[in-house]
Amino acid sequence: MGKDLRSYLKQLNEAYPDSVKVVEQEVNPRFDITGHAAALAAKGEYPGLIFHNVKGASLACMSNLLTTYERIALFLDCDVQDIPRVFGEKILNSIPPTAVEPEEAPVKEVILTGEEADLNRLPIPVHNEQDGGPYLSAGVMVIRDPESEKINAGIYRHHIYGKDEMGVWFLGAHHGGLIYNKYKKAGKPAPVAIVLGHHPGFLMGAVSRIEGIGGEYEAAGALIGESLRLVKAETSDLMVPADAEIIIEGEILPDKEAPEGPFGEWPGHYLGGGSVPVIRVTGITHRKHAIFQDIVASSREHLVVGAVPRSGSIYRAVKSVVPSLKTVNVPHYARMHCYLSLNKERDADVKKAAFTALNTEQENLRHIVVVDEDINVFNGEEVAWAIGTRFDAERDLLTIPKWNGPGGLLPTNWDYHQDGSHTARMSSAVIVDATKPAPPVPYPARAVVPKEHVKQIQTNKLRSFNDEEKSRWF
Ligand SMILES: Cc1cc2nc3c(=O)[nH]c(=O)nc-3n(C[C@H](O)[C@H](O)[C@H](O)COP(=O)(O)O)c2cc1C
Ligand SMILES: [Mn+2]
Repeated sequence: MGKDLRSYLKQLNEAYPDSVKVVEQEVNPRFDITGHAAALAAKGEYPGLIFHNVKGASLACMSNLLTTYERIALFLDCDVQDIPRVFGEKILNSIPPTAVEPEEAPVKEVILTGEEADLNRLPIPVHNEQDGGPYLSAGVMVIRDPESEKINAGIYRHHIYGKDEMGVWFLGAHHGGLIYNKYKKAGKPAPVAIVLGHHPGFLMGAVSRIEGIGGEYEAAGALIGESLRLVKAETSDLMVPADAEIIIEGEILPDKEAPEGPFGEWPGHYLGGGSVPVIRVTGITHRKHAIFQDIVASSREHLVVGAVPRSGSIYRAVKSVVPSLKTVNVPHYARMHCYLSLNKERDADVKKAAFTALNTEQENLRHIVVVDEDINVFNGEEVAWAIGTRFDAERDLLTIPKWNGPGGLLPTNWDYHQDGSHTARMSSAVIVDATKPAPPVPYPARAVVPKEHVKQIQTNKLRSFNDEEKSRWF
């Protein structure tokens, strides 16, 4: 058997035993699953959550799993600060998938077709207050390009319309939508499969920015660290991951659309929607005791899963232009920001790095902050400190008018009017240079306790007040 969601949960549980919590009591898929995540987030806690008992469903639901960079660093086997480099390198060294027989495919343990292929069996959550209905938020949809015959994969949101129908929402230039349009033009249904629950490397591979159509299965193999095992789908010729928890098979109809949304998107607002193509479900296969995977939409999990692959692409692009780049963070609390740290050799490095980042991640980035290598870009407080002490707006701020848009998922790319209507607009980008001057110009040194000294302090020797101290001082 290959690496999968279960092998990752085992690895996670061994490394960080408190990182997954089990919810035994019955929960309503409408807001209770995301409600648990929100209640814990309000306390600054982000455990993965397994819900055994979701009202009306027969399978367990896993949510909130990929909420911290430490959990990504764990399977990439690196430090958090090194994630972008390791991610970028792995994607370049892809591993082709391997085909296996159905008998060797755990995802074929239960096969449901016809009337039995009923989406109501799945614990599909309604995430946010104004969402139009239940949504698959962690489904990786695979589709074959009819021209090149390559299989492409990506996460696209799926509004659930009924027991065997759902929508699919494609953003502009994403391959998934471009491929669907080819089938639509030919008047043919597009066979698809939606993969739910696999090793996080699979999810991250599917959302990686890969040049050209296809390549996601290969990227997933590289991130998981072994060839992805594939098996033929039941109701089409698509090859699907054998070690997934659940696979929904279906076809996107060439001639049917339905209204979609609202849906709370990653910028934290209800955005997107309109009329979208409809998928008709033709089969569901799953493992015994399958775990349905959800991503808490418009929250930290949605952002972490989206931000890590983008950091990887930005690292690769910027490093080729500015070799002194140390690392990159597209922060999980605002994916329109990007923090770059570098060991500046020339003052020009800053703008060269910033423009490369803006061009690599064109649709989403609006605010680039460049800092020196002594700043940990994975710590927002340090970035804020660098802006406070090394940045002067008049000298170090560059505004680029009309960089983003018009329209899209950023609320700033729209003008909202009193009558409730809105019109698309362009929004600007900024580059904040929070670096010290390039050498040989001196700058005050940062005050720190000597590192060697800090290292040898034995913090495990600390204790609480003892009784003698309490009677002396309280
Ligand atoms: C949680 C999550 C949800 C996403 N939802 C959508 C979506 O609804 N529509 C879309 O087009 N892209 C969505 N994306 C982005 C795509 O999955 C991603 O850009 C992918 O690389 C696109 O692949 P493609 O160009 O091969 O189609 C989502 C990404 C994440 C991480
Ligand atoms: Mn693609």
